[in-house]
Amino acid sequence: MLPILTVFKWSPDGGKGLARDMRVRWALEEVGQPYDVRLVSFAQLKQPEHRTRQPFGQIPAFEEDGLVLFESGAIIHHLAQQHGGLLPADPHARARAVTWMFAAVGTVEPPIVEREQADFTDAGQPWYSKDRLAMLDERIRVRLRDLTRWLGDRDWLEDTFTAGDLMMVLVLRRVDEWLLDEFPTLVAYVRRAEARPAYRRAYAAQAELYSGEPPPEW
Ligand code: GTB
Repeated sequence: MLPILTVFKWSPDGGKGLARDMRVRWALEEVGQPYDVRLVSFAQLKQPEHRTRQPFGQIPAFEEDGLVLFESGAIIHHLAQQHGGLLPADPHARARAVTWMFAAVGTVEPPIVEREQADFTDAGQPWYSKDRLAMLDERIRVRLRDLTRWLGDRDWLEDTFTAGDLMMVLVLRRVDEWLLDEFPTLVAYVRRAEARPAYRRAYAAQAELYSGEPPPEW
């Protein structure tokens, strides 16, 4: 039986690959593992049945051979341990790659999520102000400057493409349309990753599903 990835039945990003199932799809494509998808509506996300797979009522969830996983990073780490292609064999290089996976979600992503939340949920509130948004933007820029410095003129975060790059690139794509332009090194890094055949297959798979109007039961 193929592994099953649970994803949104429809995504508000209209198929731009910003939802976190894209990370897992890309990893599955990188390692050459075919998969099935289970589609859930927003209402189904919050039902007890889905919470047995994802306790927080979110996507993605992943099932294979009776194992149920959630958290995109954990799913990708699991895949990378099972298959070649996402983590180097050398133990030190492997540990460095895992470190970058954590850096993506633990250090670079949080200020980006906070900024997104400010627009989604805070608009109209007394604390939603130009100054606060500028402060949140600057917190992101600090991380992007540091990442630019680290990357320098290398192609990937370490010697080869790893799961750390996969995670980092999809975090960076979340600021692609409004902030990344200020960081040409990071733009080039993201474009390099987007040119990978596995990325393109994953992107096409999610885009096909999410384009168009939301289904009535969404
Ligand atoms: N830490 C978890 C992981 O990495 O797996 C986070 C999972 C998560 O946030 N999932 C989101 C979700 O299910 C979807 S990806 N949210 C529903 C909820 O929490 O109730 C976040 C997302 C969704 C849509 C867009 N978009 O349309 O642009 C971007 C990002």
